[in-house]
Amino acid sequence: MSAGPSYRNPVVPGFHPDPSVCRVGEDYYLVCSSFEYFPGVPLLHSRDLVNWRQIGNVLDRPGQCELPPDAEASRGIFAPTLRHHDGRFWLITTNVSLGRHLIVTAPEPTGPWSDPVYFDLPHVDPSLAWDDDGNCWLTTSGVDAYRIDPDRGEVLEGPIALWSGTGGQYPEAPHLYRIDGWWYLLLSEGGTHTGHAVSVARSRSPRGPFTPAPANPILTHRSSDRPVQATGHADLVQAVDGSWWLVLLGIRARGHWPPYHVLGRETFLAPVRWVDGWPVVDPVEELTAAPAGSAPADAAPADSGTYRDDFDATVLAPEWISPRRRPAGSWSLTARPGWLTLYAAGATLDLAGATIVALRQRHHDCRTSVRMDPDGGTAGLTIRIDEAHHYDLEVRAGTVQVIGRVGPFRQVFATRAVPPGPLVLTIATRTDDVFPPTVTSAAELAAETAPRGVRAVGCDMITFEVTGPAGPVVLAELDGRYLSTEVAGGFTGRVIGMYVTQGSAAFDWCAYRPGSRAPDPAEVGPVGATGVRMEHAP
Ligand code: 6LW
Repeated sequence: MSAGPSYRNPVVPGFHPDPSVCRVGEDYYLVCSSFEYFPGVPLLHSRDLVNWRQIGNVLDRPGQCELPPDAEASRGIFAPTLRHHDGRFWLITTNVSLGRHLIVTAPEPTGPWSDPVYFDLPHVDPSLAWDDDGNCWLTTSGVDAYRIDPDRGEVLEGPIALWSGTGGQYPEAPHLYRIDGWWYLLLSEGGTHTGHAVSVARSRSPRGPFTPAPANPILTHRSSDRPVQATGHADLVQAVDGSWWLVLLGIRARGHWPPYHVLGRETFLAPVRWVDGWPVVDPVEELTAAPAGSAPADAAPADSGTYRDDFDATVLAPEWISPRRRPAGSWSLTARPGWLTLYAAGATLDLAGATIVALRQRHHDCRTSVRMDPDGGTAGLTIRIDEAHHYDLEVRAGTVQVIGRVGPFRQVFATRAVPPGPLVLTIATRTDDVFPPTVTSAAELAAETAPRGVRAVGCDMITFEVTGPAGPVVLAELDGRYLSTEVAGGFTGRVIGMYVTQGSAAFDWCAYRPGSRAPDPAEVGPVGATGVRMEHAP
């Protein structure tokens, strides 16, 4: 395979784990797990496998995405599989909070998606495949297979133990594929962190016996210093031009030892070639050479990553997610046309139940600004992993505060009076000046002369700004490590969201963009800039 043009990985940045992909004609569709967030299972579309746009969420009704009000963070909706069969789209996943697998179907990816058909079977990571006789096979982590009636929710045969990989922990994310007269069983093992690996076996029958590939794992970055780590949880797809590709998850950690990752697990794309009847995958790079003439080689440049919502529509765009639920009474796009009005449903961000409408953080360096009318409520902009790990820029009773909650600790870092009326709130993350270029050896580390304070070893710094009539003011800058998976644990990533914990507040617009450069005046409106002051308090 000769090298063609390159494309950038991850193809879907930010909290987009456990990808599953299917092709219908010239269109590709991709889904990811969503855990405690509603709506569940983001659905993305692409024509080239590189540029993806979110077109919806599969589980977009509470009856499909039953998340208990107190569902633990990183429970809820685990890894999905998306397939197209017999004129229908099929999505299977596990609601871990209910302990049930569920299947929903739709004539079109944009829906309507059916009510769930449930399967009460053990394990997670369910997948679907159909054999030539029309039998439907459900596989789960373990790896077990069941012959099922997917419409009636009935198990017809099984469990049948298939193959559990090469001995790594957690054999999971199994997918069965019918290719050239073989049944290939692709699975992941080693756990969804730096030990993660992808292995494959094949059989003439979906019931087995399976013969492992001679060179398993076919993909792993374990024990390597590659910038992309934790590569695994893969799904295979054949492109329109006949080339083969894996979508998989990986992480991009930053900072000195140990590195921290803050964007959760992201979706990467890797070319696959077939050698002696087995799939072969090269290590996954952030800049990946595409096979000449293959679909991604023809991809248009990736979008700039900016996102802006002026809240002029009457429905929320699919990118907006809320922890656990978004009850009808907690938001409105019509109460004040052109604004998103949020109403308090819970009194604190430290507990489940607060009104939050959030976007995934997709870039290590980014700025998110909102224009907010606090309208007497307690409201603001938060950057969070879960209820115990969040930093908030909060307006209440004529003041703006920067509040940090990490584990059992809660602290106010800055307080400043603000005039009544709309304000622009900004949370920015930046990786420059936080750590020196990656140090790869102890000798290089010893040669460093700069003093190594808290900031010198972190992954990013998070800046909190308010822009009122007097111009922009930086209120505080906090170490981003405390909002990382390494500290918070779990399977998600950071999100940045508007919230209200008392009364109501209205949001005129929200703008997200990569890069931590200060905004153009046009972006924040006429403010009579007086320069930026740093205020660290207490
Ligand atoms: C998922 C498992 C995994 O069920 O992480 O990366 C678990 N793989 O397959 C949670 O996403």
